[in-house]
Amino acid sequence: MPRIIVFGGDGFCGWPTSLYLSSQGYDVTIVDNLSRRKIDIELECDSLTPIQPIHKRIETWEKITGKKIDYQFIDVSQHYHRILTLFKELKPQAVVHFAEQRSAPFSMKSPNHKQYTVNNNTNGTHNILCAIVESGLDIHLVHLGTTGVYGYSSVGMTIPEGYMTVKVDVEGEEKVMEIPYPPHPGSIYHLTKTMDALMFSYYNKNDALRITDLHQGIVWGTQTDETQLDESLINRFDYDGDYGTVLNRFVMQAAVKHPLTIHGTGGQTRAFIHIKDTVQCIRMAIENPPTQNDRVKIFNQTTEQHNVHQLAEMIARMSGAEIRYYANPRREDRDNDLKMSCANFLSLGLKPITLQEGLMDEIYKIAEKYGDRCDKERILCTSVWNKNIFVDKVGSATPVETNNILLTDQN
Ligand code: NAD
Ligand code: USQ
Repeated sequence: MPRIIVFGGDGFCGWPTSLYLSSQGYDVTIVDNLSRRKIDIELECDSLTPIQPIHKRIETWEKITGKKIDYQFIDVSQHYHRILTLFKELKPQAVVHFAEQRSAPFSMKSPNHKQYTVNNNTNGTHNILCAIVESGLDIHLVHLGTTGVYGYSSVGMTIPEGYMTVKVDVEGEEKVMEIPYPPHPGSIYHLTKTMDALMFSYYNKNDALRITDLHQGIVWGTQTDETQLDESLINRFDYDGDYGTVLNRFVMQAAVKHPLTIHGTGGQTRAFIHIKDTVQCIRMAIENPPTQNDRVKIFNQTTEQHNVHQLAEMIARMSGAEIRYYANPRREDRDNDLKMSCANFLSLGLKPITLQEGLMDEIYKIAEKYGDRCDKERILCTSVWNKNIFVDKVGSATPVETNNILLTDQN
């Protein structure tokens, strides 16, 4: 079977993807510098689920299934020659690139965190692109981007998959152009994803690299069919104010009896996808590569859109949890509509898993089971988007309308 390298294969999306691809018969090599585990040490926090060291994970997989996964400790942002050597040795059919610092709040914590995120993400992506060219091999790059590159509002139109047609006025004559959808990053992390996209466009044009960029929504859920085969294969579950994402956080908060933490009014609408669909989409992207002359293929890897307030209400109904509103630590719209096309994956046969209480119940049970590992001090979001924004640790029973550009020195 063809060899696939999974950069970032120890992470929340990368680990279940590696197991799924291995279960489908691919020869998988994971490359990861374990930086996400080190960030847990920095943040004095840990996955809610007890994840095992990478070697234990891989040994368990081999013991249960007889399938071997290789592991290489490489920092993709630093060790260019190790990437190049690996490409030449393994001659992978495709590489999947998850290996980036992926938290928006973490990227906004301080100048150091901004620099780390930009250096790590843009150097890593560039090193992989450059090494593909230098290797002389025809390697398909599948990259995990984000729906956040579009920003979250349009003029009411459905956000297309990467490209849009515009009409321009050229000296009174109407002309039609196809352009990349305008980038609109909302954090330093999201900015790095828009920079990745420019690099893809350049390497595709100049070196005819075959690239698929998956604009993924917020991933929810924890386990896949493969990770639940054994306790040692369990996937990570981030719940803290930096890495926890909204839906998983709300379910976990309900399980540990913490009020659900809505930012502002909860009017933000975001795109979502279940982790089981993520792994399916990656396989579909690998198996449907662009041809040599294709432009960068862009798929919206998301299956539904939800409003934060409605999500909280749904989980409160299910669990009896209290809802609390906190002044928004981010600089983002008070509310927005969002419609996003995901026609490409649907046409390839994706049967989306949509928000169902049964699945939320599954996460709830995991959160309850490991609830005693939760450090409640780590739940609130304390990373702010600029220094005029204050951290609200008290919250309110009613929606908070202010965009919190106040109270800097008064407290
Ligand atoms: P994660 O932090 O759990 O996993 C990323 C992995 O990459 C970690 O294991 C980390 O150690 C590794 N890594 C980071 N920098 C590296 C480097 N320089 N060299 C080698 N390894 C490195 O994140 P995730 O949630 O699995 O996200 C994976 C990708 O998917 C990211 O690029 C993210 O932007 C994208 N994405 C995630 C979500 C989500 O909701 N989790 C949504 C949309 C897009
Ligand atoms: N939010 C709350 N309460 C919380 C946490 C978040 O109201 O306790 C709100 C945020 O203010 C935001 C929304 O929920 O409006 C989503 O926040 P999030 O932390 O769940 O997601 P985000 O920061 O956007 O980042 C996550 C992943 C990132 C990925 C992105 C996809 O961490 O890697 O790229 O989702 S997207 O949202 O499409 O940009």
